[in-house]
Amino acid sequence: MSMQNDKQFGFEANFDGLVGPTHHYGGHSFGNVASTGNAKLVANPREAALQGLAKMKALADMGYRQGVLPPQERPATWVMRELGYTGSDHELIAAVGNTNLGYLSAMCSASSMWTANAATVSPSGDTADGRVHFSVANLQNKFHRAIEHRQTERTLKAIFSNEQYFSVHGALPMMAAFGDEGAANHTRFCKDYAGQGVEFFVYGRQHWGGTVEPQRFPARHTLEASQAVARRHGLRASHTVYAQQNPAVIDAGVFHNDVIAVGNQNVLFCHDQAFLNAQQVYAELKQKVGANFELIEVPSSAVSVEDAVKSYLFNSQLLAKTNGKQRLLVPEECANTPAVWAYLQHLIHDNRAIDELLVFDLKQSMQNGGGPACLRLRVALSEGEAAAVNPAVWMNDQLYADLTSWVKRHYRDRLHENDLLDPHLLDEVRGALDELTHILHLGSIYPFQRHGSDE
Ligand code: SUG
Repeated sequence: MSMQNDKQFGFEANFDGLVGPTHHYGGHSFGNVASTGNAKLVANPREAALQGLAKMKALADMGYRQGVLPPQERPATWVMRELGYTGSDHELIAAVGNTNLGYLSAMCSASSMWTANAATVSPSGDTADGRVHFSVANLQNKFHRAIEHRQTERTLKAIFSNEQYFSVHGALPMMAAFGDEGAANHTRFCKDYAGQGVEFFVYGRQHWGGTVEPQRFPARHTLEASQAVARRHGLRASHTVYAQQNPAVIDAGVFHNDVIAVGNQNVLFCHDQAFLNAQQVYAELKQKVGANFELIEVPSSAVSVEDAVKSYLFNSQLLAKTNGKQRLLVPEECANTPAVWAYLQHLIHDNRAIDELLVFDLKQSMQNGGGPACLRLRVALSEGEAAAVNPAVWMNDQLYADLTSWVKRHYRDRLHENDLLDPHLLDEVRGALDELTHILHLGSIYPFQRHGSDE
């Protein structure tokens, strides 16, 4: 089949992050109210991983292409060494923990589970060279996340290794001017997933430009980062839209745009407070996406920004259906927030683009500010491209059984910050990840399999 013919059969695959064995509540993300509000709760890593796997399996069972991205190695002993600690790996953990438990916790964070922040992905229909491009996000705003990108790059290269179809770019410079949070601030509109789409980049601030900025919480992502990603990927200006997030919602806890907006195919589902100069943004989207662009804007009078942040209504997944409509996959917190639930009942009976709800329990991740959409990286592919993906990462009955059994054998069912001092945790994690690289056919991607190197 020629590349040209392949392009007629596009679909969207979701690559969810498998929650790692050190999942805990560290309180590391200033500006993410769930993260800071739930700091030091006791976590259940086993339940967290099983909740994520249940979502992946349910989507695969509905016929959606579903992939798995593996967790990262934590504790990050190589970072401890970079910071001047010495000794055996067990000695490093004790030394860092005795300096400050929060410091150790940051180097143990399982935050790579939120793969919407792994990279920005431009499908082949949008790029100048006709390949699928990935730009790994630098996540420079938070220390515990800034240590993810080298592993993310290795992992993506182990899964999307075929350079005929895929191009994986490393992270942008690690500085505020190029703050990049990946696909959490990126949406794509299209008719056919493998055809030309319109890419929508949302930033929190412009570094060189003096835009209005939030006062309370940080704007993690810059316009300059989005523009650099668009240049690297070879996107067409005629099919690219940039918008600034409303600084007031960042100050209300909307630390990524995917906490207040989600789009798919011809639909943008968002809150009326999501964007600065919203009418201008909608007009440009309509002009570039085309006449069938459908805006479902939720008014503040129906759902407050506070309820949107509490429920994660917009951190939902919009999933294409065969009847031309879309499903909205929301976290259970939506059902527990009366105004949001009432709005959703009205929405699905209103003859708009969304006609079905799916509700999932993702509480373990939610308590750290990670909803359904945070847990997945969207990769639109043609059949030919999908065939070039490492086949061992596609979710199916067998992989679900293997990963469920793997989690049950290796994960603890309670983990508190204090438990991170336990030297056995490191050995447990490495044993688990070693087995995982075999299950997912990844090769030696982890530092402990590479003589401690993260290069
Ligand atoms: O970067 N939370 C993540 C949540 C990421 C959500 N992703 C998207 N919106 N796409 C963050 O703030 C909390 C970790 C802790 O506090 O233990 C954390 O990193």
